[in-house]
Amino acid sequence: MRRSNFLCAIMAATFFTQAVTILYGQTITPSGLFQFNHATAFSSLPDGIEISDGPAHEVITALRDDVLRVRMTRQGAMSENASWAVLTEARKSSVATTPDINAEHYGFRTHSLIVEVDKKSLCLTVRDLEGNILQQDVRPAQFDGTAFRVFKTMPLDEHYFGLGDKTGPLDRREEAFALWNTDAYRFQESTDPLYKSIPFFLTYKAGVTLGVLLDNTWRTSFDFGKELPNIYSFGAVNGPLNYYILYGPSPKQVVESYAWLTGKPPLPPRWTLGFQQSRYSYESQARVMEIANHLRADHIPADAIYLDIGFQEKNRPFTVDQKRFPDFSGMIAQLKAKNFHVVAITDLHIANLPNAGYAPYDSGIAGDHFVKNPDGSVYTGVVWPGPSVFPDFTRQQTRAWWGTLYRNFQHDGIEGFWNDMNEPSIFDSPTKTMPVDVIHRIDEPGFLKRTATHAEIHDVYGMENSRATFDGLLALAPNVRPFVLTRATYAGGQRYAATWTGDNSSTWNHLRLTTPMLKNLGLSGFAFAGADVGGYAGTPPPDLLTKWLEVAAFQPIDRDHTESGTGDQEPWVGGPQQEAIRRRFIEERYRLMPYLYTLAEESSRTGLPMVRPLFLEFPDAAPDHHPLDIDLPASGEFLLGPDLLIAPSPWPEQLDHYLAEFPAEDWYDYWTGRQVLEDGGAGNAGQSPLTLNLQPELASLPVFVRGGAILPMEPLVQSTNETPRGPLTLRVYYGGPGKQCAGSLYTDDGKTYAYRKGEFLRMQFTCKVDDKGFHLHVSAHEGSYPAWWKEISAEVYGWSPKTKQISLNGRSEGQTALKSLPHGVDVVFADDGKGDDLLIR
Ligand code: NBV
Repeated sequence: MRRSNFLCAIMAATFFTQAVTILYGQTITPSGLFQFNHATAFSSLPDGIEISDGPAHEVITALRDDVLRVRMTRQGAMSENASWAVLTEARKSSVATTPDINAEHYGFRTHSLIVEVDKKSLCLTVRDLEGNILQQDVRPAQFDGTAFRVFKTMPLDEHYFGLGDKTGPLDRREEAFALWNTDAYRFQESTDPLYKSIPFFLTYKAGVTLGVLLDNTWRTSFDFGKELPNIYSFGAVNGPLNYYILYGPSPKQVVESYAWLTGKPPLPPRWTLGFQQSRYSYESQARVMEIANHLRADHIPADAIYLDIGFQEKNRPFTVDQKRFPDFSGMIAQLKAKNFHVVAITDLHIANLPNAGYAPYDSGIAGDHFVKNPDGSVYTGVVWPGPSVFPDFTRQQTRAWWGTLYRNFQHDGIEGFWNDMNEPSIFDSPTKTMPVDVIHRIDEPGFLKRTATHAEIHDVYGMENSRATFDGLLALAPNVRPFVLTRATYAGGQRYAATWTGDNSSTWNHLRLTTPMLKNLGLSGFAFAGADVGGYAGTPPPDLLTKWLEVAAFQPIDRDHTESGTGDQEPWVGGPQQEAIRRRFIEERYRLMPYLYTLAEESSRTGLPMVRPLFLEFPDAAPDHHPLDIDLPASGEFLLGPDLLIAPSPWPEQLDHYLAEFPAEDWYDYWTGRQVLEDGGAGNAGQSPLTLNLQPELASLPVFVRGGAILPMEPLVQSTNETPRGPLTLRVYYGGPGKQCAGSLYTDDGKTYAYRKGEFLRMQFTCKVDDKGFHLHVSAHEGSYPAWWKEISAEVYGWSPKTKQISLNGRSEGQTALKSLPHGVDVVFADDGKGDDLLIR
């Protein structure tokens, strides 16, 4: 039998000595402290256990064999079983558990986990089926008035990831964070809190991963050993003690389970993966057209142009300044004709303009859609339009009304919408947001109809704003996939909107910060995310803008954006030499579009992010199984999907050479097709991890492809609206005998939901080498969406033909079809959609 949790018993005893009264087994200190540590009743449930400590209760249940839910209440019934984050189907799931109770613990087992609550201390331990501890309370949960805190042991070799795009190192160890959505203009590396609240983190110990979601919308906080050594803790100032534990053991399984719990991002319109040009603000119709024309004249591929607040009349949402944009819908039509998609900002602060014919205000007041003061009057705060009122997004009717405000813009042809300032940011409030006693109404299927203070709603307000936008656009055009970009959000917000990291700065350090921020956002459910390319605050020096555009070409959202009053930041700024480099990288992004879109579709199906930390794909890359990303030489790196490794310097401003660290695989140079080991660069071939000495250069970015990958690519286009002309390219990187060699492709019309009715095209590719030669198998096309290509060009790297004889589907094609490439061979063959077997001898 395992020993009980002694440390926890001691911690509980320490707490006892501080207490002054013992009442019905409940320990109360003068400050109103209470610790859940003395069982007065216990029962097994079909899917878990329930324990009482006087009037306090704990319920631990299994939603799935690998997903637990822990709820605790200090007094009385559990709080309402409703959630803004967790999907109803997931919350209502349960599996049968087997009671596991002995002299030392109450508990149960699932097919994956053992759950024990120590009888002496009521500390919780979660183990795998071999008995290894996965997570353990270091002391019982503590309550202080309305607040609570949960304390867990923090093993020396455990690492912590997630919590959205919080700054600082990728690993949250020895850091502490508050979650309270905040307009953090010019945030820096130590700024906290930031715009979003995603109370989800992963614990990662020697490759074994758990996820924890604290589903509580009040101000929450997380401390990973900063305050108390060897202890991590999380809690909230109020609201339910309600958390979920997701068991991997692999990090990918945890990320996928989190998507099961809180939802997946929708499949985005393809154009949102193109290059996007923005600034605060393109001030006139003429300037917008000038930017669009310049992009096309300079052959810089691009798909989107943003209209920031300057297009509106007096900063009033849902208006257009007719003087500066005299033919607004005509402009959008002209842009459309040039294959541009327009994204317009629609802030949530509605100008407080009675009797002025301002429809958003008039209809909002008529429908009683605005947030109220405690005395029942409509709450007003000053933002861009001056005094403003705020939609009560926690009401379904209000969200539906908000959605109708998009009718004219959608009719004008605007295809994407940008929800900014939705923390909410308020200029004339000392807290820069709504007072916490402002009243919201919850009127929502699945929730009790009630009012709630802003203190409870604050962190979900931005998410519900983006939800209203997303659902509203769908209601207006049910067959068009909406694109919403939100600044503030909460766990689960990935269901409605993509996000960006807010007001960063045009500095090298901010370029560096982008990578850990996007990695952690991806682990927190947000597959579609970006940072303002070139930086928002300030004017980037030309080399910084160039390097940033290089790196961002491999990130999900590639949007160049800057603040008002800064220098121009478009790709041509800084002269033709810089522009030529930037163009090359944006072009490369467009060539990779089939891979990018395939990844986006994977994200929408599985919740796996597009930008990935190395440990997500290679949890065992280091001999001790620590996550490679936390090593300095790998800290600037990221993966785009499973196959591309981007390796900028960990200190992007430095001119010195740097060491890059990789999982021991057969890597290929993306740009040349050369095997990395052949490059003579790997100083420690065969060892794990590999290291490479790299020399930074402004005009290049090290990108590597995993051996065994098959990358689908397309001929260059200037916008995703254009149909590529020429063959589909499959770059096949042979990974050696016994190594899986595979890839896939997904495509569809890029904008509608026709794919749900089978109008998509999916293909799988595999390769192998046997005594006959090199085989590439291209599957038959699945789905009814037609291919834009007639031919496939297979570029094979890492394998050399002997006779150069080719056969296709068993027919010999001679040698003519084979071309030599500097580091591989290329064979072009017809693809009629029925599947192909290529053999090169
Ligand atoms: O709408 C203006 C800006 C926008 O460009 C930026 O991306 C947002 O993060 N917005 C903030 C308001 C600025 C407030 C100072």
